[in-house]
Amino acid sequence: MTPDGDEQLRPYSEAWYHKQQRTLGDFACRTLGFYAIPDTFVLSVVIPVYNEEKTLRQLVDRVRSVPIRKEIILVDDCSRDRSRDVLKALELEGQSDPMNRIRAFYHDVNQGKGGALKTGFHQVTGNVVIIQDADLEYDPCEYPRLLQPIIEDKADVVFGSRFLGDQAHRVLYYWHYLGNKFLTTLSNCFTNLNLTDMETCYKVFRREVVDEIAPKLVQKRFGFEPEVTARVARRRYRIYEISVSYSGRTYAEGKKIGWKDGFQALWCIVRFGLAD
Ligand SMILES: Nc1nc2c(ncn2[C@@H]2O[C@H](COP(=O)(O)OP(=O)(O)OP(=O)(O)O)[C@@H](O)[C@H]2O)c(=O)[nH]1
Ligand SMILES: [Mg+2]
Repeated sequence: MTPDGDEQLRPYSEAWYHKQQRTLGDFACRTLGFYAIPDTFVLSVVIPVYNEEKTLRQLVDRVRSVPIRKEIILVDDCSRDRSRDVLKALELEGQSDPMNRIRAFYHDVNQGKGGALKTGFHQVTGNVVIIQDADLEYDPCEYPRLLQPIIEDKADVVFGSRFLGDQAHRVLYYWHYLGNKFLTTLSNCFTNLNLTDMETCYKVFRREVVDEIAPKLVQKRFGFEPEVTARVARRRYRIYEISVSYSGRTYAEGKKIGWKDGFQALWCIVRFGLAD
């Protein structure tokens, strides 16, 4: 209960939304991005983890604080730091939290982000699946905005773009930005989509899309991003983009992606652009 005696309702729950609708009206609710997420809805959050002991707990705390029922699937990609210990502790905590069920999976050999995601995708049981990196570059408080086009049945897939809108973006490496733009443009030439950020971590899928695509994924490392983009484009799913914020990190802060990953992405754009 709040101090004035009102019942505390979970944001985005059906009861909460109806209360907002009664107070503010439809127009204000739509303008503010208030809508109802069905009470039976479950979001599967797949988190690939490789040497992220510094940020993992804080990231999972941010995910847990999003007021949506979730299953959080953590995949440790054979980390060499103490990420595994953090995962084990989180898994235990998840057993007593029905809003945030936590399951962890462990690779014996390092595979790469794509490999970790494939392992996670085979475990999802929720209605919608979102990819969440284990660093703090992307903010889970953006989940409700990212989910809205899928819940309102306008989209099957949503990409969170770092190059759209007025969300806060850390100003960082210009040549990375240019590389990203180039890869997105080339990918668009093959897919005939007008995406602004193909390499974004925030990719959201209806569960059926993951069920269809996951068994076919072959790229184990960062080639995952162009591969999955080409595969959803080829199947003519309805795709939306939503602006997201981005707190990029520097190499000193743990950034790992390098120029070799850029060349790998280039090859994957051509390979998966030409054939499924
Ligand atoms: N680099 C890397 N990341 C992996 C691997 N396996 C899983 N991951 C996870 O994949 C996610 C994305 O990796 P990042 O290194 O953050 O990649 P990025 O965000 O594209 O690039 P930077 O953060 O700028 O390095 C993180 O959650 C990693 O922990 C791997 O083998 N290498
Ligand atoms: Mg990152």
